[in-house]
Amino acid sequence: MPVIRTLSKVAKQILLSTPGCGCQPLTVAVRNISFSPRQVTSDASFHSVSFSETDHPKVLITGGLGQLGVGLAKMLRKRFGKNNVILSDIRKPPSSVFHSGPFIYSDILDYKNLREIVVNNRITWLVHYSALLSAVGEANVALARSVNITGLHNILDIAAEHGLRLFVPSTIGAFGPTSPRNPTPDLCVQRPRTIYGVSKVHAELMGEYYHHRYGLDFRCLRYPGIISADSMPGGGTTDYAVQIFHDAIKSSKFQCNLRPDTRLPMMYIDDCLRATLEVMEAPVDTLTMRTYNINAMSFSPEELAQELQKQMPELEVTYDIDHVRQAIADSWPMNFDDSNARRDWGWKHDYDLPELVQTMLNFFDAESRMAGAN
Ligand code: AKB
Repeated sequence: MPVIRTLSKVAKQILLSTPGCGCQPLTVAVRNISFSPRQVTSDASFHSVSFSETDHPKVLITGGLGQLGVGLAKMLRKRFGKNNVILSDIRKPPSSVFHSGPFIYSDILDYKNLREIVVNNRITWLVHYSALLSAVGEANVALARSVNITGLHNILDIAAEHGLRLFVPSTIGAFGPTSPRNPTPDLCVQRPRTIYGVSKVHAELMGEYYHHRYGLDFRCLRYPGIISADSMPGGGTTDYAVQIFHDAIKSSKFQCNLRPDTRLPMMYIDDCLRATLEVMEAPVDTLTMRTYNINAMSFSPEELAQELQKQMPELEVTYDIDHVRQAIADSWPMNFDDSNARRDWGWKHDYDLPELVQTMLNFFDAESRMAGAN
């Protein structure tokens, strides 16, 4: 086995070159040795790109045209420079995105394509946002399995092979009906009943396995439902909490596909993106875990509608339950316990329900004023 041969050669060299080594070969951490989990030739040289080589990380974001990618790219470009953050997707970007910074075609199911991008651009951080969400995953299990599971395998191998720091989001969807729901701690039973949830548990476990086995710098946050004004989620169970704002502004009417009392953890997009940057920048020795819950607020459709009606009393909300989504929501956490993230790397959310509603309405107000002015 060429990989094993190379591994033992490197391990021997480490032992020989460690001054004062107590010579306990069995305690040599495999994680200190960066090598590819894929089959490679015995003369391949393994290396990891360390952050000290460059002033800033060079970041690749997959699935960049989903709900979060453009916002994350904007925030990371402010911090690391426009050309150090590459947004990627298999779809054609709108011209505003195309002209705002580097954009590239990448297909996470094409290992060679991914590898070429990582090598040619000297990528050091990878943020993996490509995934099918919960409701759309149930409508197309084969595609969800392929994108969310096979795609992740490519990402993990590329990241391990090139010494990348890898961020993969998990979510409240990684829990199921047998998990404690109020609150849901980081470590508990995880038996989700959706392909989306299964793929998220798989990603958490595989990432942690690669961390322990290959030294991959894997970092994962379990996101609540994310609410954003200028980007839409697609095919999720928590989508109603974004749609209600659009429909309220457009017609003062909203038909909700979840029961009025369905309580789920939620977060405003700015908190979510900031948490992502913070965990990526957290010093290794502050991370006692590799997968953390993050929390901001929890509310039901009824409570969100009431908060909106304080400012838009004319808003009418009716309910027409989608049974697939309702069953999913009923199996998910109602409240997230994120005390480990708060303790380890200082996580703190800024937006609770009133601030969230105000910020969303301000965004649409400003947008309609701009439209009126044009
Ligand atoms: C979905 O509803 O599928 C996502 C999620 C909570 O993971 N927004």
